[in-house]
Amino acid sequence: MDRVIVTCAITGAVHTPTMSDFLPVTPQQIIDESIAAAAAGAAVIHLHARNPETGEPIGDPDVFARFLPQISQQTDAVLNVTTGGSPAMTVQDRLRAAARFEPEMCSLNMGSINFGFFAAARRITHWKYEWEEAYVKNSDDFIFRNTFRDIAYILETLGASGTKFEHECYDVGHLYNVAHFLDRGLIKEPFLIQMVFGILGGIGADLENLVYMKQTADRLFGREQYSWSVLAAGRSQMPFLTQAALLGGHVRVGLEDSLFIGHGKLATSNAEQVRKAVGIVREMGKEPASPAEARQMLALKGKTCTKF
Ligand code: KMH
Ligand code: ZN
Repeated sequence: MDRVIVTCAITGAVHTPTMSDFLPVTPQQIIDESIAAAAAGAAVIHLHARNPETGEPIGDPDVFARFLPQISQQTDAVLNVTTGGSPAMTVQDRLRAAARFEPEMCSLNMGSINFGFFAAARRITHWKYEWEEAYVKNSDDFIFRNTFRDIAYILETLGASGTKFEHECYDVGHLYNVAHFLDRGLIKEPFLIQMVFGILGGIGADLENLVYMKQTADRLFGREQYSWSVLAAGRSQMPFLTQAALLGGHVRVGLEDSLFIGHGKLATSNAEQVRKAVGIVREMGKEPASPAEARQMLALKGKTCTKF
């Protein structure tokens, strides 16, 4: 039986509270959403933190400390801490939580790109919080910085504690950046590529691109040396992960990447998206991987080796 690792990215840093009442913001909401997503079949939970009062994305490890241990105590899911943070953070800020908690996994963005989510402001006339409007609109001038030096710094800092990476690749060139760090010995096999589609500034969510990314990864890394997963932003989320699962990939869902469950219909929880993804996986005769299976496939160090 084929096992598919379902990752759920609970809240992220792109969406803002005005866009959906269901976006988790407080530590308790992040805990509840994570536990429900894990119970629905997510083996990996990808986490960002937000200011509990305003919902603004933040990197403060003290806020992560208010949900990481609680989630870890109540589920067996693998906890994956972001190092992408938000447009408002420096690379050092982005790394603080992962460096303190030494999780089994953290994200690692494999190149610098334009990262525009300003289109989301089009239909909004009234914002819940003051920070939101400028935050969203200014993304037309945002460069998501991930230089070779930044990537090396993150690999060295977190690699030393045995943390493995969700290597987020937003375009074909990012796969070559992974190959570069493999050559330098900073990335070690086995590793996980998270292919990201449909971000304005990254590769589009078209099937031809998915096939090309997969073929390029196979050629660069060899089929057996790596695992791969797919996420697509916004409305492409579910159709695209269906295509990825058909091709043998793992999948990522969550309100970080899309607020919707169907055309124009807001998802009422992360778990709702996980249930839908699990249904798609099962329709193909595959099964969602358990956390233990995900740990084995991704060669993770184990829950007891984290600092939370
Ligand atoms: N929201 C994803 C497209 C990170 O956390 O490092 C990007 C992401 C970045 O997941
Ligand atoms: Zn993220």
